[in-house]
Amino acid sequence: PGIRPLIAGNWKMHGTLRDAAALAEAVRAGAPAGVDLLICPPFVHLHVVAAAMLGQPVAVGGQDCHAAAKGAHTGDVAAVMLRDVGATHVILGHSERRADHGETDAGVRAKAEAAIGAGLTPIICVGETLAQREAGEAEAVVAAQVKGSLPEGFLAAGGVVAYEPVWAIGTGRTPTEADIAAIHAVLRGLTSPATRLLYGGSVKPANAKAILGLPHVDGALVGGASLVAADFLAIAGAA
Ligand code: G2H
Repeated sequence: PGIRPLIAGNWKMHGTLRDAAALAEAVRAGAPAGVDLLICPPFVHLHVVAAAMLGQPVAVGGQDCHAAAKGAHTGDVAAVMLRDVGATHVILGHSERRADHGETDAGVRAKAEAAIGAGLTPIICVGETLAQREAGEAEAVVAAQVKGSLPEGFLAAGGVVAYEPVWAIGTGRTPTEADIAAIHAVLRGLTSPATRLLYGGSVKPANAKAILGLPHVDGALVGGASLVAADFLAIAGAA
């Protein structure tokens, strides 16, 4: 028996509170056995969704957190706050945050330390741009991100790494199976045999089985397709 798969839904900035509650309930109702499911709603929907999923086989996580436990940080949310409202996981260093908010490896590492300190499981995202891929630098870029972003204690805390090639996010394009397997082999070498390694970037029901069957792919981080319960559950069913 290998690592139990984790299928995580990154809802990004979508939907109303009512949408979030309905989507969470549909995921809960259809959750297949043998797979861990996680949903990551926008902050403002997190408390309600987490309360509804209490005691249910669907975990709830944040999409980011601040590195400090509290303070004068207008608009930010602390890891301890996520934990307090029922989150168990937090996505960190997503490429959209690295691009839109200038997040660096060092900043992601500080956030991950805070997350672990708060009792959350961090999911650290790494991935190369198209230019880096075409320059043959994908493996080196991803390795450098892992070395820079994962804090001490990350592996012992059960931290998760998600490989999301920037050019595959929301574009419908995915790397070849060989390319995914090559990056995941690098990730395995930099982590531990027990670390869950997720692939993310245009995962759909149609490509889930092939991607999730690759060596060292222990699950998926799903964006667009996680907003449709039937699609998210189909991906989970393929794990
Ligand atoms: C990558 C992924 C989820 P999508 O960002 O994190 O999004 O599945 O829409 O490509």
